Amino acid sequence: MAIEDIYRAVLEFEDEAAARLVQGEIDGGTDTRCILDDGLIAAMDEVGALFGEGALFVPEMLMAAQAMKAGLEVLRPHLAEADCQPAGVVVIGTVKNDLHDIGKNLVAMMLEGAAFKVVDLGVDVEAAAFVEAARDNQADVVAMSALLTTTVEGMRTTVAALRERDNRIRIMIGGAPVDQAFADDIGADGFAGDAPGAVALARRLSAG
Ligand code: B1M
Repeated sequence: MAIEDIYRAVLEFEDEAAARLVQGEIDGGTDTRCILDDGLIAAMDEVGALFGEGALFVPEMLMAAQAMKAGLEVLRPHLAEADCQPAGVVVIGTVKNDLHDIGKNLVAMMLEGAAFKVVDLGVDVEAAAFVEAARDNQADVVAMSALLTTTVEGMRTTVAALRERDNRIRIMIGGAPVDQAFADDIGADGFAGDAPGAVALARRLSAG
């Protein structure tokens, strides 16, 4: 049994195997950071790369993210014990009046797979709720999703509310009706077109 098997289980969408193999490595005394970095994160990075090449599609990316999550659930308490610091804290949600969450959930799972602590506020999230959660969780990044042309203005309101409280908070947006020009227009720090892009952007933004 090796960390490579965990990597393979995620890429083969094997939830139960991922969880079992992670437990096996923990029981065998493998460093938890190794399991995370070389098993789960490496696999999700590969998923992102395959998606970018068009070798993998959204349903497969979702299945891989589920398998990664199954492994992460087993690993999480041990990460806390080992005092492993997350890559950063991301507060994520779908903006007010918008109930679409499939893309947002995928982004959240990919971020977790990249070792971010993710605080998921769900859907139909008011600007004030983003502000409160960012403050309470000392977020590095606030990430907003929207799928309706009628709800994207909620992002502008939220950016303004967040900036009013803390001008240094990093804000990213995504979802089919938005793009980099809209991000620039509302004063967000960046836009990502897909879940792997969201991970890359969150890494960049939380690095400073
Ligand atoms: Co709705 N819907 N829907 N819908 N729906 C769309 C978005 C629509 C394009 C369909 C259409 O008309 N062709 C249209 C929007 C038109 C527009 O505004 N221009 C639409 C509409 C009109 C509506 C209703 C108004 C319909 C009605 O009731 N009359 C209604 C609104 C409800 C509301 O929100 N208040 C509605 C309802 C629904 C359902 C509830 C039935 C369901 C949502 C279920 C759910 O999410 N739990 C639904 C669905 C499923 C869709 C479609 C079919 C699929 C959306 C989806 O999940 N895609 C959609 C049409 C379509 O896209 N083909 C449609 C898969 C997902 C993985 O992609 O979310 O784009 P996506 O996420 C991508 C990227 O955008 C990016 O990464 C993801 C993957 O890599 N991304 C981010 C997303 N968020 C990100 C955040 C980031 C970074 C990247 O950083 C923060």
